[in-house]
Amino acid sequence: MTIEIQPNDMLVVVDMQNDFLPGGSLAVSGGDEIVPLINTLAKQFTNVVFTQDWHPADHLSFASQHPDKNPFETVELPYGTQVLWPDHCVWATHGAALSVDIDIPHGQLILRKGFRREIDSYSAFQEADRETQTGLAGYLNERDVGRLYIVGLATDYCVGWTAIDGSAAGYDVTVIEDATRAIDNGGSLAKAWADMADADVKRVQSKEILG
Ligand code: VGL
Ligand code: ZN
Repeated sequence: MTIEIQPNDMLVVVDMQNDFLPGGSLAVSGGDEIVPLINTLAKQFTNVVFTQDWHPADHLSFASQHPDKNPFETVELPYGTQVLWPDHCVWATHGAALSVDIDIPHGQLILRKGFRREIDSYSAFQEADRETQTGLAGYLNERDVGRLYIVGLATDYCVGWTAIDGSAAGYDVTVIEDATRAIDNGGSLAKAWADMADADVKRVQSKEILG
């Protein structure tokens, strides 16, 4: 059964940035493999938005800000447990730029997130304190957007959290699995799919859309 994309559906392309691609500081394995597929999928959509992880150089999600910590360890921040990352997506650097191989000229919005030093934001809707809003729900509501289709990096972090929060915001959300790649540290990918299923996020393959 082919999924029929509607004119008011929205493709959300998550964090297709140099630092998450091969050669980047937080490269997601196989991240470059999904670029052509995302470009192809985007042709099915009238509406496309991008997200862009966008951190100050001293962001508290960076292990470098915690002298006794290494990347992929965790730290307790006021809002809860935070995974620590290599420095990545520092604003206005090459690593933070969207890949030039993403060829989606009709994309409509670039939503930046994670720009407050003290608060990370995997989700494109709500920052990690689970209070601060990014404004994306307001944008989508005002534009009368229908369903959300999510692709990009990384399945178990920014894709997963965006999908779950999109569902909580009242949207019918589908993740196109083969147009994502995961970091998968410490069981994070399996947990993300379980959490997405609990949140009624649909999981499909691109061939169900492309036929
Ligand atoms: C992401 C870890 C840290 C992501 C962003 O885009 O999934 N992961 N910042
Ligand atoms: Zn980040």
